[in-house]
Amino acid sequence: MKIVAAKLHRVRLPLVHEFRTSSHGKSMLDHILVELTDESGAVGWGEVASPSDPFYAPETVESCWHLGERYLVPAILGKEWERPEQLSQLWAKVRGNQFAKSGLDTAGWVLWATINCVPLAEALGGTRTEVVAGVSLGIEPTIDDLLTEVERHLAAGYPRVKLKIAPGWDVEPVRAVRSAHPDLDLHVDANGIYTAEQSDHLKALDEFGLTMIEQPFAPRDLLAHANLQRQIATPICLDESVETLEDLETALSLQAIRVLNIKVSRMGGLTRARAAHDRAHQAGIPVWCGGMHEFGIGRAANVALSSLPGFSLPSDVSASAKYYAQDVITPPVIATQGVVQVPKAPGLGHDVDTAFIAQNAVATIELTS
Ligand code: OSB
Ligand code: MG
Repeated sequence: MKIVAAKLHRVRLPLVHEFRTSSHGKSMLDHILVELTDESGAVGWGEVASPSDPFYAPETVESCWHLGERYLVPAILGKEWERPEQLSQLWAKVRGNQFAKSGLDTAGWVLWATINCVPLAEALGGTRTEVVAGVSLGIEPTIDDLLTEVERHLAAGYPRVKLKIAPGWDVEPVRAVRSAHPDLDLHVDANGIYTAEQSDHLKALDEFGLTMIEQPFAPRDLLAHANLQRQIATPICLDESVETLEDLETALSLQAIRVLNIKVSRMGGLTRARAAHDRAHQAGIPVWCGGMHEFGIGRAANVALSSLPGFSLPSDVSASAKYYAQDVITPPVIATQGVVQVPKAPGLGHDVDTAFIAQNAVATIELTS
């Protein structure tokens, strides 16, 4: 098959609740929706879920748009391919730029699954019929606000809560949530804000029975992660540190990792995300699927990925409604008592609401072969 046309839609949606991490806060998001069309007229959608600013990863919405238009779409347009894994080979020369690559790779998988009439999850080799969702809660103005947010999501049935932490918002909020909910599956995520010199402070988190401490140190500081892991019982989970399979290999070899957060975006698409799952599973490292506040298209891809057998911990695949009043897919992703059903329909398993996308697009471009 051949891709004969590619459209990029930059779509802006407001968040229902402002989200604050150790680096910044957000109340609306611009994601790039990728629409690939093959010679038979079949369409596959993907999502570039890059944050606008280069604070999580070096990429931005503009850099992703540029990479898509200038390098990635031209690399695949008009080329013959049989399997979605081949798309990433076509842009293999392009270094980094994982979020930009991820949107195209996912669209290729969705196109392939659609044409072959199989659900995306099955195309990937997924075996679960439902996946358990956890929620990620941002930094709130006060501990009382945080406790209210925790209660609200527990009442909705989510069985796992992750808290964003940062210097000045770590031990005390964790202590408060833990004493209110002694048995909760609770974990924290620092998005790499601490330095190795602050390790002693982080050790204070070891007494709260957390399921994991996610990415305490800067992405490239694998040694700091390995050193802290030797001194605490709580498993260290890596997110930003693992962008490639080689990063994962290094982290395993340094014993800097006991849990892996797999993000489709950060790994550069479903092909590499699945390969990271396979490697971690083989190494006995449990994985879960992290999120980037995806709109429905990226969210559905996360659900499909989470159906693979090694995803044994709850994933950040909360319902669309946690973030958006209206989503770009129908039906939206729904969680019932914290559980999301893996769609059985072919392709993405949801209809893409092209009218809603057009209404909320701030830019669109079409490239043809
Ligand atoms: O580290 O997981 C993260 C959002 C933006 C940047 C980084 C992260 C996050 C999340 C979002 O935690 C979780 C979700 O999409 O539900
Ligand atoms: Mg994280």
